[in-house]
Amino acid sequence: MEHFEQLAASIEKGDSANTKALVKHAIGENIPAQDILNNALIVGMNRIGIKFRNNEVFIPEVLVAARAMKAGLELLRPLLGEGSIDMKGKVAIGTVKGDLHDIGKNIVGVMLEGAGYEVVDLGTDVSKEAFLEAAQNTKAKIIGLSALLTTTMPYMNEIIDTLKEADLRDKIKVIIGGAPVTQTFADEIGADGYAPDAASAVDLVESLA
Ligand code: B1M
Repeated sequence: MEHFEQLAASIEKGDSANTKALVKHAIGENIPAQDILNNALIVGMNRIGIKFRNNEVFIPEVLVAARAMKAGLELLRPLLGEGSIDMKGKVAIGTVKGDLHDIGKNIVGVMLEGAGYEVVDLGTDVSKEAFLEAAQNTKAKIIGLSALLTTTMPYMNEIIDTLKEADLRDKIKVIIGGAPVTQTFADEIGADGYAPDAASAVDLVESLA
């Protein structure tokens, strides 16, 4: 559909104003909000994710695309309504205690939202207690941990131990990422998965959800 293609292209370009105008227009044409989300916004974000993974675009382009997607999503949210949105599942994501880096985590969160997941953003400097509370209270089936510092990376292990102590480890999948994190480290601490970038994080969540 022409509307959908224009909207996907607008997300890809990171044009928030045009995205808002096109979403408003599509709503005015009585196109269901879920279709606008699935067939246009998510398509545009997916395209930018693939380009990012292939080094065809870089962080600034991803961030402006993410901003455009959020602008479009904000207009759709009230129409989708709490509970009526056909979200694929819930993922709680945060940057671990002692670590304030959030750019990568935010991109992962937005890409997951773009792929149809409900994302609970726990923020930065998140303690094991806060991750545990999220596991107990948000109904998230997947917890995502991000760390950018070699000094904060080991804290991921403590979070996994905390989930084990609370008997939640077999009910919740834990995925990890961030520049210093590796698959070897993920295996060492018994995480369910590691993703080197945001697009891979979406693939990983798809495979675990
Ligand atoms: Co900091 N910093 N920083 N910093 N910083 C690094 C990480 C560093 C490598 C710079 C360097 O020295 N070369 C270094 C770490 C060294 C190390 O540990 N080996 C460092 C340091 C030392 C520090 C401070 C200690 C500096 C100081 O104060 N002396 C300090 C620590 C503060 C703290 O956290 N307590 C600090 C502070 C900061 C700023 C506040 C200034 C700022 C953060 C702003 C913010 O995030 N809001 C900052 C920045 C921007 C960086 C660099 C330059 C860029 C990080 C970034 O945003 N990258 C970084 C150097 C670098 O990486 N080139 C550096 C872009 C982002 C898209 O990539 O976060 O890797 P990334 O995310 C990727 C993947 O990793 C993956 O997907 C993302 C998208 O593809 N991913 C996941 C991330 N999380 C994931 C989770 C997943 C899956 C995938 O599943 C859940």
